[in-house]
Amino acid sequence: MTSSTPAREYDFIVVSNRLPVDRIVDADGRESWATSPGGLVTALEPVMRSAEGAWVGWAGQPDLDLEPFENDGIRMVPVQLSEADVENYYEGFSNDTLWPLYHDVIAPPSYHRQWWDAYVEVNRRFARAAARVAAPGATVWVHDYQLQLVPRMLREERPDVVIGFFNHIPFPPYGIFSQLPWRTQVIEGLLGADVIGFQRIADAGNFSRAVRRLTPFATRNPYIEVPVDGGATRHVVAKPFPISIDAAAFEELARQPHVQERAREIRESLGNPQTVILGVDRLDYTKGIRHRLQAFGELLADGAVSVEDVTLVQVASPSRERVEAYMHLRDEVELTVGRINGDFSTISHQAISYHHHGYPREEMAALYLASDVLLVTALRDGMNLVAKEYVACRFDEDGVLVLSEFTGASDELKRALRINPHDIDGLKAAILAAIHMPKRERRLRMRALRKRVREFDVARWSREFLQTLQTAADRRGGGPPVAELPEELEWTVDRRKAD
Ligand code: GDG
Repeated sequence: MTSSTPAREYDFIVVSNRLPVDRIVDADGRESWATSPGGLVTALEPVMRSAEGAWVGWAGQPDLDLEPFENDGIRMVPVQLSEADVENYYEGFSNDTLWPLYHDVIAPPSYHRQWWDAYVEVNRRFARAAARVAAPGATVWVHDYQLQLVPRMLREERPDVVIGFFNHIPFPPYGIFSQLPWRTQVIEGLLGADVIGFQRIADAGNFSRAVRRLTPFATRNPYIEVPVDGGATRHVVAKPFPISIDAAAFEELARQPHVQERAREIRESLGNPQTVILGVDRLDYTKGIRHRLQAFGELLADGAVSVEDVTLVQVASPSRERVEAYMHLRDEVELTVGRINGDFSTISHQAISYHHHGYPREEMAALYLASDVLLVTALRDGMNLVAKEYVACRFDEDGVLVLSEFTGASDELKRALRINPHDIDGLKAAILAAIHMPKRERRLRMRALRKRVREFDVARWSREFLQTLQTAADRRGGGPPVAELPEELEWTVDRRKAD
C-alpha cells in the first residue's frame, strides 16, 4: 500500500476488521465495489457522510494492495493482509482463539504463539493506518475483538485523538478469560480507549473484574482510573451500549407489497403448513443449531408435531469455512438434518427446509413475515440481531419469538418466550407453547417487543456511544486539545439530550 502520504486527514474514523464493501470483478475483469449491507454501515452511514469520515479496514481478500478510495460517499482506507495474516491473525487468533474463548469455551480455544505474534503485528498495522489519516484531535471508533490492541497502540502514536472501542461479542467471566496467555496485554490494549462499550451489563462487569485482577487500577463503575505520566489520571469509561438495528428500514421493507406476496409464496411452496418455524444463523457453533434440531427431531419422534402441520426452515449462512471447527459443525448439522428429513419427511411435506446460503435482505424480510415462530437458541451471543429483525418486520403484530437467555437481546426483549437451549425438554415445551399460543397473547407480546425495538434502534445506539465519547473527551482536563465533534455528531448528541 502506498498510502504513506495520505491525500487528507479526517475528523471521524471508524476502524473495523472488514471494510463495509465487497469487491466485485466482472467477466471482463472490471473491478467495482458493492456496499455490504451490515448493521454497522447503516448505523454510521449518515454520520460518516456528513462528517466526511473515513473507514479503515481490510477489503476481504488477501494480498490486495489498494489505494484509499471512495464508495457511496464514504472514504475507504484499506489495510492489506497477506495470506499468512489471514491464516494467523484472522482465522487463527481471532476466530480460533478469541471467538471460542469469549463464547464460554463452547468449542476449545487453540493457543499458538505464532498466531498471537500475527495478532500484535496486524493490530499495529491497523493502528498506524488510523494514526496516518486522523486529523488533530479526531474521533476514532474501533470495533470488535479482532482489534483489541488498537486503542493502546493508537494512543501511543497519537495521544491527541479520542478513542472509542465497541466489543460486539461477549466479554467472558474472569475464570475463562484468565486462560488466555496474553490476557494482560489484551486488557492494557483496550484501556487505551476513552470509552469501551459492551453489549450487556454482565460483559462490562466481567471486563471490570478482569481489570481488577490483572492491573493495579482502581475501578469505580463505570470508570477505570488509569494513571498517566505526570501524576494525572485518565478516567476510562466501560459500560454497556446494547447494539440494535434500523428497525424502521426493516419494517418498511416488510410492508412492501412484493415482499408480502413473496411471504405468501414461501408458505405455499412449503405446502401451507399450519405453522412455519424459522431459524436464521451464520453456521456457527455458538448459535445452538444442534440443540434446536434435537428438540425439533424429538417433537416429531414423540408425535407432538407432524410434518403436515409444522415445518422448520433453517437458513444457515456459510461462515468461516476454512476453520476446522466450522467444517465439523457443518458435517454434523447436515447429517442431523438429513436423518430427520429421512425419518419424517413425506413426498409432499419436508420436516426441515435447510439452506446453506446467504439470501438478499428482501428475502430475509419475506422469510420473517412468512414464519409463525422464530427460534433463537444461541448458547452464547453478544446480542443477536436476527431476533430484533424478526420483531421489526412483524408490523402485523403476529409471530412468536423463542429466545435464548444467553443472548444479549434477552436482556431487552422481555416478552419473548425465554429458553435455556441446554434444557431440551424446556425447549420442546417452549416450541409447543409458541405453536399453540392464542392470537391475543401473540399480539400482546409482539406489541411490547416492537415498542422496545422501535425505541432503541441503531441510530440511538451510535448516538449514545458517541455522546459518551464526547463527554469523556471533554473531561480530559489538561490533556492535548480535542477537536470539536463534526457538526452531524453534535446534532445527534443534542437531539438525544432533548429525548
Ligand atoms: C455479531 C455477534 C451481535 C444472516 N444470514 C443472512 C443475513 N444474515 C444477517 C442477519 C443479521 C446478521 O447477519 C447476523 O447478526 P447476529 O447478531 O444475529 O449475529 P453475528 O453474525 O454472530 O454478529 C452478535 C452482532 O455481531 C452485532 O453486534 O449481535 O452477537 O456475534 O443482521 O440478518 N443477511 C442476509 N442474508 C443472509 O442469508 N441478507
